[in-house]
Formats: sequence, structure tokens, C-alpha cells
Amino acid sequence: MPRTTPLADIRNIGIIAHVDAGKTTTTERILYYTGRKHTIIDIHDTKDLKTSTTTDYLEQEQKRGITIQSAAVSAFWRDKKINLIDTPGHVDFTIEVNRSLRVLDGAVVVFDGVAGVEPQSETNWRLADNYGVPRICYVNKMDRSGANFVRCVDMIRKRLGARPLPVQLPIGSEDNFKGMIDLVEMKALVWDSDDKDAQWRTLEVTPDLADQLHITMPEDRKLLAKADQYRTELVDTCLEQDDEAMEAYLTHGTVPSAELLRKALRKGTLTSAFTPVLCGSSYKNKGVQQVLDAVVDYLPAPTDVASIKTVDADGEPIGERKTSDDEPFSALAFKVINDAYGALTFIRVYSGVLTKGASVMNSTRGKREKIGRMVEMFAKEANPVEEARAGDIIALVSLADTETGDTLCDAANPVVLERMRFPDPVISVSVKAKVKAEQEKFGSALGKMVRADPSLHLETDRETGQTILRGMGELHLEVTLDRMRTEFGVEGIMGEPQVAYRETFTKKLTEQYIHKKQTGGSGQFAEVWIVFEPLERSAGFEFVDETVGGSVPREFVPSVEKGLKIQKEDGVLAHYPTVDFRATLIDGSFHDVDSNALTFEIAAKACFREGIRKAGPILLEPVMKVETVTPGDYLGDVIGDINRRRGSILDQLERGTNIAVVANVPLSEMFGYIGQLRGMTSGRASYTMEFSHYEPVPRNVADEVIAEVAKAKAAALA
Ligand SMILES: Nc1nc2c(ncn2[C@@H]2O[C@H](COP(=O)(O)OP(=O)(O)OP(=O)(O)O)[C@@H](O)[C@H]2O)c(=O)[nH]1
Ligand SMILES: [Mg+2]
Repeated sequence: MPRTTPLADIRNIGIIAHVDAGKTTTTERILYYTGRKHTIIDIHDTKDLKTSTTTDYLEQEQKRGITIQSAAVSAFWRDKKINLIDTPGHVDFTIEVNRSLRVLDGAVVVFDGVAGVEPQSETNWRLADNYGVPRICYVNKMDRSGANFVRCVDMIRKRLGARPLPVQLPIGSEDNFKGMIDLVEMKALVWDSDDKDAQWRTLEVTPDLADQLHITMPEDRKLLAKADQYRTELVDTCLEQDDEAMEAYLTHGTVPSAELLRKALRKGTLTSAFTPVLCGSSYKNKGVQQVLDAVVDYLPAPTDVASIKTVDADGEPIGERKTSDDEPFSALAFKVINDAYGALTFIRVYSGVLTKGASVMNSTRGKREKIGRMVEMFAKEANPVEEARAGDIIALVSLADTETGDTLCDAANPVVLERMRFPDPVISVSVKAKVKAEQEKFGSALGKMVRADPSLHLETDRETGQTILRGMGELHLEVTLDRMRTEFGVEGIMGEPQVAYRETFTKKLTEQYIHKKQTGGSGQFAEVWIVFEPLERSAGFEFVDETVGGSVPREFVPSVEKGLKIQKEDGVLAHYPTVDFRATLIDGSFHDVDSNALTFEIAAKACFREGIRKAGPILLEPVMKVETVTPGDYLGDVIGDINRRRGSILDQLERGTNIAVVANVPLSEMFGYIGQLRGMTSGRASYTMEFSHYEPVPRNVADEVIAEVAKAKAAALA
């Protein structure tokens, strides 16, 4: 089957933003205006579960009015195929943005025109930077009271360190938001109604435009009066991208045509030289078609992203694979979900063609995978396809061994594509089935949830045998259990959320340990000398072998490393994992008969326990970056409360008519914050937080934590 849509006519894009900026609302309009659906559902109409938007179809999404998992849809606009992923804005589900950006070529970053750049706009912007994803900005909610386009553009410049380039200017704002000036065509687009089917009128940009359209707010009029200035900035910036046009302009004064400007805008966007900024109100149905135009005009096709990096076994870059149907097949699995169709593995094809029935290689795991059913997903609906080509995003049904982040490829031409990095979960809860008889079913469902979400971790407490689920936040864990109820029909209960503490130590020391046992016949013997030294935060764990002359036989060195790796997970203070240190094996001895892998493993474990106890062990706690947005009246109370929570204030920012207080606060002090905050501010303040870093716990607090852990273990064992 030949290719139906030329590669250059595909746009794989994501919609990313802070929570509530209007991503799903915009997606819903995109599907309507492209003719993919004939109705528009609004987020606030879904709470009774009778209806849902196309992309927020999970019960948990409908009820809470937020997006939890990213959903893929596709539509055609001006003969281009747009594959679009609507992502969540809530920080607990940041994994969904992470993995979407990994496989997408471009992104639309949505901003709330009142709030401007918010914490998750910033986090997601940085993620897009990391993955080198070109983007356009869309200042949404221009109809809301307090909306301010200029302030938002300014925040994009200052807080994101980007170079925003307005390609539109809003005409009016709040109740009087009428449309926008298209600075490329230098025309005014004006809507006379909020109706979804209302067409815009195209007007000339004349000096009396504001009067003509009854724009009365001084700020709005001031902006319209500056249209020429903005147009000049746009033209000048575009000329930087096109030497020929620049020369024509300088020698003959030729102003580039709209077509030429669009070409230059595309070029600059693709290299992230600047980021075009548009505006609108998705809810009031203004500006969405223009966003679609910008997606087609400015965001990359798979062919613009010339190649994908390939890596060796250690993840080091070794080469590239060209985006083309003619190259051998390669694809990245970026998401695994369980639904009515079974396990679905989402892949992005980077090169070659994949056909049904093919046998491919999972080069990450060195395993074969047989390709059965292939489907193109439209939110929750699966449409069978016979093949997938470079640039496509599809899902494979019931793969055996493929996990998120794995590469699938042509076995004759194996490559491994760059992997994804996932955030570390900082909150944990103990979980179990509500009904004891369902424990097995619960365990299997939980296993599936964890498989689908790499930001969830599952472990068993070595002493108490409890199942511990770690995740990104309370909401993440709650939603996970709730989804097990709706998707697998099994109810669970969870304990109080716990902070994922860690341990480390402060002194460098050398520790010797001799493991020796003489019981009846053959004995056990191993001696190790290990230097333990603390490393900087986030350095992880390093093992170095510096033994000489076979003092520890080479075949037993890995056993020493293994012993340390196991034992470090069970810290000496309160059983938390020990992090950020190096262990160097410098010497040891062995016995011809009594030494073996196990004796060296045992010796290493004991050496760690004995050594770290003397090395000044300390407890580390996750510290969150918290942003509390409050009306000015409550500022003093909010700051006082943060101080009481051992927080340190980093910054105070203007956020529309409110003030955003940015602070670092230990996670352990943040439980119950929302209730306190609401009470203190009559429900008028809100907050978001995300993990920042680990920091030593003050001595007195650490003593309490250690005592509590000991008590909890004793209780669980009793
Ligand atoms: N006034 C106004 N409200 C809007 C606009 N766009 C979206 N909203 C409202 O903002 C709320 C959040 O919209 P969503 O589309 O769910 O936002 P989101 O970015 O998808 O949110 P998450 O997926 O949870 O991060 C809803 O109540 C929308 O009706 C807009 O242009 N104007
Ligand atoms: Mg959403």
C-alpha cells in the first residue's frame, strides 16, 4: 500500500500547558472545526458522567474536570494531517507530557491570558527545550476578566527566557474581546458572536479600528494603536531569517509578502530562534482556526526533523536514523495502556514501514515481537490499520515484552533509539485490596497500572511485607486506585501518604569486614576493605574496584557490588534507600575452599551496615517548589503559614490581580495544606507544587521520623 499522506503533510503535535489553561477545550474545538466531530462538549458539563469531551474520556477526568492521561486524536486541516496529543497540566501527571514530547515534532503551548506563565507552563516549557521541540504560543482565555496579552508575552520573555514574537494582537479583551489583528496579513479578524459556527469578518487595519469596533478600555486601545510597531517587529525579525528578502528590503525597500513572512516564520520557529504568539478564546470560539493555520504553517513535519539519534547500550549517542519510509524500520514505544482492547502499546514510527504480521525486534531487551493487530487511536476509539509508516503514531495490540521507552526495529538493522527519562516519585502509600479475598486480583491490576505508568513504583516492604506504591503526588496515587476500581473492578485502600525520605552520610571512611563461619564441614570466608565517601546531591551510587593482585578474585567483585546494591536500599537510620555515595573496593582476602560469591555478598552487606553507621548518616527529605497564588489581602497569612511549615520564600510575583508566593517547603509539611489555605483565604487562594530537590532533614525532625518509622514497623509486624 503506498503512502496516503506525504510525510511533509503530517504534523505530530502536542498541546501543553499549566493545569486549566484550556488545552482540552481547544482540542475539542479543533476536532469540531476540522469536521472530526459535530458537537462540542464543555469540560464543566461532564461531571454527571453522562457525556465527555473526546480526549477526557476517563471517568476520573470527567468527574474532576481535569486531564489525567494524554489522548491522541487526528484531523485534517488544509490537506495536512494533524496528529494531536492533548496532555494533562497537573504536575502529578507530568510523565504524560514528558513521554508525549519525546515523540512529538512540535507543540502548541497554551497560556491562560489572565494568569500568564504558571509553574507548569514553565516545567513543560523546559521539557520541550530538553527534547528540542519547536513550539508556538497561544494566549487563551482573552475573554476572561483581567486578561492581558502584553503581560503574558512579557512573562514568556522573562520567566521562560524565550523570544516571543506576536503574530497577532488581540482586539479588545474580557467581555469585549472581538478577535485579533493578523500581523502577517495585516488584517483584522472580527467575530460578532460567540457561537461556535460564527464566521469572522475580515477588516482593514485602519487608525479608527478601535472606534469602529467600540473598543473602550484604554489598555486595549493602546495596544491597537501600536499595531504598526508590532508589524515592524514581525517584519524585521522575519528578515533576519531570509538573506535575500533582507537584501531586497535594504536596497529597494521591498516589504516581504505575507507568503514570504510565513516562510521566514516557519524557519525561525523550527530552529527555535523565536516563538510565534497567537491569542484567542477557545471557549468563546475565537481564534482556534487561526491556531490550526499556525500549526500547519509554522510547526515541523516529520521531514523537518531530519533524523533521530541512536544510542549504544550505555545510552551514549552513536548515530542517527533518517526519517524516511526507505530506511529500515525503527519505532519507539512511548506508552502502554490497558483497556477494553487489551494491552495497547503506542509507538511512534521514526523510519521505515511496519506491516501487520511482521516480526520485529525489541532491541532494548533483545527480544522478538510479532506484530498482530495495529490500530490508529482516536481518543478511546481504535481504528484498525494495515501498516504504519515513518512519522506515524499508532498502537499495537498485545505485545509480549515491550515496555515504555523500548525501541522496536528491523531485526536485520538493529538500532536503539534514545530513551526517555522519568521523574522520581516522592510520595508513597501502603496499599491493599479492600476485600482480603481479592488481594490477588488487586495485585495483578496494580501491576498493570504500574506497567502503564513509569512514574509509579511498586515495592514490598522487606520487613512488614506491605505493598508500597510510590507516585508523584497524592492525587496521582488516589487516581491510580480509583482507576483500578473502574477499569479492573477491584477496590483498594491506601494508608496515609508517606514522604519518600532518603539516607546518605557525611564522612569518608574505610571499613574492613571479615565474614567467617565455621559450621561443621565446609566453612564460609570473605574479607573486604571498602572506602565509603559521600558524593554531591543526585549523584546516585557509584561502585569502583581498585583491588590489585587478585586480593578479591575477579569473579567475586560483582558479588561485592551486588551486596552493596541490595544493602544500600535498606538504610541504617530508618530503612530508606541510601543515595549519593561512592564505594571503592580497595582490598580483601579469600580462602580457596570457603570463599564464594555468596560469602563476598554477605561481607559487602555487613561492611556497608557497619561502615555507614560510623560515617555520620543523615536523613534527606524531598523539598517541593510551592507556588501559592493569593489575593493581596491574605499575603501576610500565607507567608506566615509557609514559614511555619519550615518553608523559605524564594520570590513574590504578580499574577494577574493576585500575588504568587514562590517558596521551597519540605514535602512532609505540605500534607493538608489545601484545607488550611482555603480556610485562611476563604477559598480564594490556590497552589501548585512540584519536586525540587532533596535536602538534609533538621536533627530534631529527623529523630521524630526515625522513631515513627520504628513504631510503624513494629505495629505492622505485630
Ligand atoms: N473564559 C474562558 N474559559 C475557558 C477558556 N478555555 C477554557 N476555559 C475553561 O477553563 C477550564 C479548564 O479548561 P480545560 O480545557 O479543561 O483546561 P486544560 O488545559 O485541558 O486542563 P488540564 O487538562 O486539567 O490541565 C474549563 O472550565 C473551561 O471551560 C476560554 O477561552 N475562556
Ligand atoms: Mg485537559
